[in-house]
Amino acid sequence: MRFDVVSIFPEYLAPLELSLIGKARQDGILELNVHDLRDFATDRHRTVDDTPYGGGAGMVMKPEPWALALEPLAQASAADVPDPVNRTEAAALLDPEVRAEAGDRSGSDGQGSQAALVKPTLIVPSPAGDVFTQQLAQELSTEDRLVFACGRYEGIDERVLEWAADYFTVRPISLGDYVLNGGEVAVLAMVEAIGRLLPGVVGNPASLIEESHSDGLLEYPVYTKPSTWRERSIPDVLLSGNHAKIAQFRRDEQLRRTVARRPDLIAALDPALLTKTERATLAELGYAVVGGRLQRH
Ligand code: 6GU
Repeated sequence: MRFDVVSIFPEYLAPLELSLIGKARQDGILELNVHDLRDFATDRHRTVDDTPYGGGAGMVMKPEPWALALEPLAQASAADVPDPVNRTEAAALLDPEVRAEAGDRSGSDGQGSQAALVKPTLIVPSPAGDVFTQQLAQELSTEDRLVFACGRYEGIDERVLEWAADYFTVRPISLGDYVLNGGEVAVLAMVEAIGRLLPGVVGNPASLIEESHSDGLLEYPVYTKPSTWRERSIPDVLLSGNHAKIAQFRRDEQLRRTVARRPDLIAALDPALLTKTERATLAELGYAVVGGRLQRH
């Protein structure tokens, strides 16, 4: 999978050289290129911002440097296509007029030569975007290429996002309901969450299955040696060697924790996907199925 990040602070992305993501890059599982937006500025001061039309606080990112930075990243997806016939088709796709004539075949059946015509996704980190979730990370991890456009100041001139839609599937995405100074920290989080889902990035794939949010619940608590530490012992069942009981204990803990900390996740569960035992635990915790949904009673 290939990631491209455009930012005025390329150094901000340095942590992606470390740990599992850094290793995945060395192993060739993941390619990540960081591009300095200022390299695409059109004046000798390398200006990337200007005052907002209509007045107001702060500065807005100028459109032209963004277009110049993003254009080659849309083109690259055509050049990446190995088959020369498809390469021609893909290059044609990048020309909006050619695409209009062809009736915009992108996003069609995804088979054979059509696969070459998929636009790369352009992720625009923004507190005004769709919320980033484990499910979204999973969806994005199946793409060949992701481009991230890191805004700073009050944001990017809106026309850039309209223009970019001819070349990319544009997705404003938010980490949650709080405000960061720019998209870079959000990109660190998203690249890590997406990158670790790629085959071979996390050593033991089983650890991807039993973690928070992978099944809509929070993770169960974990313990290691010593079995008693500062007068605190671990739950007895974990020393029992009874694997069925241990699995039951862990599932109950997941449900207890999720009820206590994230009742919104309980409300979002599909009761039909729960076992009888799980529904019994939830009943003890005060939840019952009402009209196909779990509700407090
Ligand atoms: Cl993705 N960007 C910025 N600037 N602030 C945020 C965010 C993203 N998600 C939450 N706050």
